[in-house]
Amino acid sequence: MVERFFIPDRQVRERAVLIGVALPAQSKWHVEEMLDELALLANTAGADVVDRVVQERSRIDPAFFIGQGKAESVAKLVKSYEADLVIFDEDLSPAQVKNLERVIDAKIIDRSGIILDIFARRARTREAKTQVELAQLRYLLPRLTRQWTHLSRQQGGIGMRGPGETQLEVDRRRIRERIAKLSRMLKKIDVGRKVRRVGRRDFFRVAIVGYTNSGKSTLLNALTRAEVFTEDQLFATLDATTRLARLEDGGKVLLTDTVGFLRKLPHHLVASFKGTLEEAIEADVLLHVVDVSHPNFEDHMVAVREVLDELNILEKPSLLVFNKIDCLNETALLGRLKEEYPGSVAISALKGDGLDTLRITMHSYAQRFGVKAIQGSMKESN
Ligand SMILES: Nc1nc2c(ncn2[C@@H]2O[C@H](COP(=O)(O)OP(=O)(O)OP(=O)(O)O)[C@@H](O)[C@H]2O)c(=O)[nH]1
Ligand SMILES: [Mg+2]
Repeated sequence: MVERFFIPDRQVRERAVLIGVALPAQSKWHVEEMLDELALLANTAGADVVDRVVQERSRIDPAFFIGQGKAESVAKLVKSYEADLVIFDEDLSPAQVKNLERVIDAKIIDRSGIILDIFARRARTREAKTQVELAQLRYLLPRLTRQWTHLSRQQGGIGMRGPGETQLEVDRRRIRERIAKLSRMLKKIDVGRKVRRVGRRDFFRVAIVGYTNSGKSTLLNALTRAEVFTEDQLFATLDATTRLARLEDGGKVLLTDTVGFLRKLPHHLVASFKGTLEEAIEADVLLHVVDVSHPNFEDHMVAVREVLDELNILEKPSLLVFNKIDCLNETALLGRLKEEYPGSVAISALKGDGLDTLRITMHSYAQRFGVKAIQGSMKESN
């Protein structure tokens, strides 16, 4: 139904203006850095960033988020660039979207909206598609009024002023029905997953978690014969893939690649992806992969821990894996990390450096956290 409702599927890339707000407690640098990430997200979603605005405020304006005056100046900016989109780095309330759209002649999208759009583009399997659509509809429901007007305008062409209230009520009801249907479908898929998981119970299970683009899928491919899609982009893989990995002494573990995390990941998405993340929830050990070549990798680690906390698995045994060490041109950082995070392992999943040490460490984890008989051969996916 609503496959991708924000950015119309066109050949032409859309033009976007990014907006960030620096509150007194936040440094402008931090907000700029968040906007860098938002620009990556915008790019992935199919938009070119034409400008970015950072506003320093003492508090968020409840009506316009950035205040009416600023909204009016953004409206001028949008006009001068002929921009199609204004993307806010925070989540907006439905009322704020409505007010902003009254002043600014462009689509107003918030961080959750853009992330949901990317997920919709990336979803490949029926499960991922169902999960994303469910998250989108739950997000859309309270925001229906204006977004829907946009949708009608896109679909219906010139002169469409959007549906009347009656139509809106019908649409809302249809969306609620669809949400109920999707939830039922996901429950069914979950049952299938559970059955498959029972077969895995005797295996020592390790789930690879981490920030998006940290190299999780590359690591899975390096340790197993999986051929999971990897790319230098955000949310390249959404599906959980499980493969058998061989350790020292003939030991084997089941290794699962999971969906990447991000700062301020929409709550609806985490909730919808619970089924896929079940692999992480039920794992014996988590491999937390960190891209140490990223200037903000420590913020990323905090963001990952926040999502793990949301999933109630923060206390699970976990092994920190510092990846992409081939990109570091000084060893001081690695020395500091070794000291600060004893027991961590430094690797290059791409070049294969440190993988033997990682296998040995995983083996010792398997011994520490209850070895299960790992025999026979087995190959599974999803
Ligand atoms: N230089 C270098 N690049 C790496 C390394 N590991 C992964 N990469 C690259 O980093 C990019 C992201 O890798 P993926 O394995 O797709 O990352 P991911 O964590 O699965 O990302 P998502 O699925 O998007 O969340 C790809 O371009 C990889 O080739 C590494 O050790 N060194
Ligand atoms: Mg991946």
